[in-house]
Amino acid sequence: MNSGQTLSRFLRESTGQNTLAGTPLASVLEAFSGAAVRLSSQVSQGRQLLSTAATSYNASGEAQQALDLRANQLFISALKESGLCRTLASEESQELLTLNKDAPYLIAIDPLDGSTNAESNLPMGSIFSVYQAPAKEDISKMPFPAGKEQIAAGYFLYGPATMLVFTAGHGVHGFTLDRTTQEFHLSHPGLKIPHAGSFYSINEGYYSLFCQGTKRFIHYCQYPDYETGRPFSSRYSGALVADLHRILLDGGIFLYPASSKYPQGKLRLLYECQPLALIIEQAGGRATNGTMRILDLQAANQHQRTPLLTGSASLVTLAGKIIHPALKAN
Ligand code: P6P
Repeated sequence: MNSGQTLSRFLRESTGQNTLAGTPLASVLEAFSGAAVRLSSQVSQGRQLLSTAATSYNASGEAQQALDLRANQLFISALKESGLCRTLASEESQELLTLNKDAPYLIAIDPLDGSTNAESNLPMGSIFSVYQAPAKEDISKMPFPAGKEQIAAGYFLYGPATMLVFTAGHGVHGFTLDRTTQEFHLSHPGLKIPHAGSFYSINEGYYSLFCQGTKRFIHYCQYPDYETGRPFSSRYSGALVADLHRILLDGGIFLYPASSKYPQGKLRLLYECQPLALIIEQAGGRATNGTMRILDLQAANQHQRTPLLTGSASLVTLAGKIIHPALKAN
């Protein structure tokens, strides 16, 4: 795997450990990256082009920015054109969409995560998850299996640079967009999360809404202790992809736990937590709902929510023990 290699070459030329090249899955990743390059250009246009008036509300009751709908349409068009997506679960579509009924893959996407950051020119992202479609489908039930059945997952991060970070089950690789050539180049081959880290990422504005266990873990992060590098630094951008990317590179923990405002957690299992959990586990970290491994869970419906604790393995395990002392944390 040669650093600097373009994504299109990586997806077309098979090398030793790169078994993805030339497969239909590589074509799906190529479709995603084409849509993301177009979306990145729109996102970087700045406020004058981002009409952020809420035009409608998604299934989770969140105001849909105009950019959310544009992002959704870009990914749907790219997947339709690929002919490889049978069923699509999108944050921005109320129901499951059937794109090509004989296609080989089930796909879940969050087309534009953190879109409320657009107005303040802060990072946003897109998240995707790919499953092999079953030979025959029982349309009466959710077709998506447990998260551990994903065959690929990743995210695009629209920050100072636009990045693609993905796994197809053989490690995590990061590509950075060269805006002059509109090509992604391999910039972070074989990403591994630091075993420990000094960042914790949680919306502390909800402190009063958290259970005692979560409050105890926040105190743990804030308590000075030289041995464990505490107090940790708090970082929270309001965009899951951006906050998780920092934890992936620098180590630490991201938490969106249950609260009295979100008793099941806010983040969605299928198209936010499971793809990111696959990335983090492939990079050597952990992802749980506080007691259970995220990848062992199976979404009962498209927009099911879950608490999420993810990042450096040791910290995620410790957080589970502090937050749920009575339960055997995963
Ligand atoms: P809060 C964005 O709306 C999002 O789904 C994630 O990207 C982000 O982590 C979370 O919600 C932020 O939620 O309640 O802290 O504003």
